[in-house]
Amino acid sequence: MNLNHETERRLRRVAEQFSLEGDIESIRSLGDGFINDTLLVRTAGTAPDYILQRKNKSIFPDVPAMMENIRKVTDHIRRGVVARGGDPMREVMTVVPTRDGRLYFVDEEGEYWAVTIFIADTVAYNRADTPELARKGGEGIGKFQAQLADFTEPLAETIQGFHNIRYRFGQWDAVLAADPAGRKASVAEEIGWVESRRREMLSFWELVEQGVLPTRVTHNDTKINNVLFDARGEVLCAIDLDTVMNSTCLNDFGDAIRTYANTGAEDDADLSQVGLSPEMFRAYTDGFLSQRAAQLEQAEIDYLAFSARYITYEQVLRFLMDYIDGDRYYRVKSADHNLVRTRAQYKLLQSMEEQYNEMCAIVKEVAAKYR
Ligand code: GN1
Ligand code: MG
Repeated sequence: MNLNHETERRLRRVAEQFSLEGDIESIRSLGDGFINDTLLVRTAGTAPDYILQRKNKSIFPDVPAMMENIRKVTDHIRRGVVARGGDPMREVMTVVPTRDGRLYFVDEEGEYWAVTIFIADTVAYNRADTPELARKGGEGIGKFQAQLADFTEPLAETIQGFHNIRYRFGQWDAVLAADPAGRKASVAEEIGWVESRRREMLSFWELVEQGVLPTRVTHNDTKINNVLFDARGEVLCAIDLDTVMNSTCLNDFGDAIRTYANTGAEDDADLSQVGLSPEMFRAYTDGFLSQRAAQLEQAEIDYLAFSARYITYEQVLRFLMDYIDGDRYYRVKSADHNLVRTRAQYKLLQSMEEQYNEMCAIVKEVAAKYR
């Protein structure tokens, strides 16, 4: 999208704070993120182009700690890529510091900005149209987790209780009690969808709390458009590392299934389009386990299929909670966008519940192939 002159001038001043190579030619907005503002900074000549992001400080309360997480994790991955003879400019994100050596810049309005190198000749998808793409996506996230399997530095919790349903219920109960937008009465049925599964979802999370399911370094936002593919359809790297934290690696699997194996869109208004495709589920599982099966514990394999239900449920709760809260978290395109998203994710959840036995059988079969 083209920006007006005043905006572009302001953005140039921000971009110039960073140690960019080459002169800035243009700045335009990019991508479909729901949280940050993402811009593409084109430079002259052979210098790389850059991604400039305004980090959403109302969602990420400690941007410096978040950027430090990203730096640590990308440095670690880069060392591995170099050791294997890969291309460190394409197979991992590169954080570009400011001219005075910081990982972020705070402008006069108190907004936080960060820059990474733009990896050229890549594609990001919003949906998977072929099982091959889903398989590659699974491989990509599996590889990302494997690259961080020996990462031992501490990571900050960038968003408290991000995939912790116990914590989410705390927020949920508070929002419902306050009903700040006066919308609660109109979504009684939808609230019932969440409440009727509360116990079941807490039981899953207890396995993480008790250590039955181990905690690892995870991406935590693995929807399909957070992975970059090259022109040949190979996965280059995971992007959008803002939520890299310690959690169960099942969340990265489950969250990806929400997009790779959904026959409709995340916010499909036509619910007849929405459902879980077992074929795509199998393909993603195959790619993921091809990279991870040897390192995962049996309990993780056993709960892999359930994790797709868990994260889809969490997404129903988060979209509905934001609707009730008056749309303060997610960027929306219409007044009922969060409600449309809620219903579409609920349809997907129901489809997973109906096909759960088959999903479990697929995981078993695929795991046997790699273990
Ligand atoms: C957000 O930033 P983006 O658009 O990649 C969200 C995810 C949700 C997703 C829903 C930090 O991801 O958790 O699953 O939207 N990220 C954050 O599509 O809340
Ligand atoms: Mg994103």
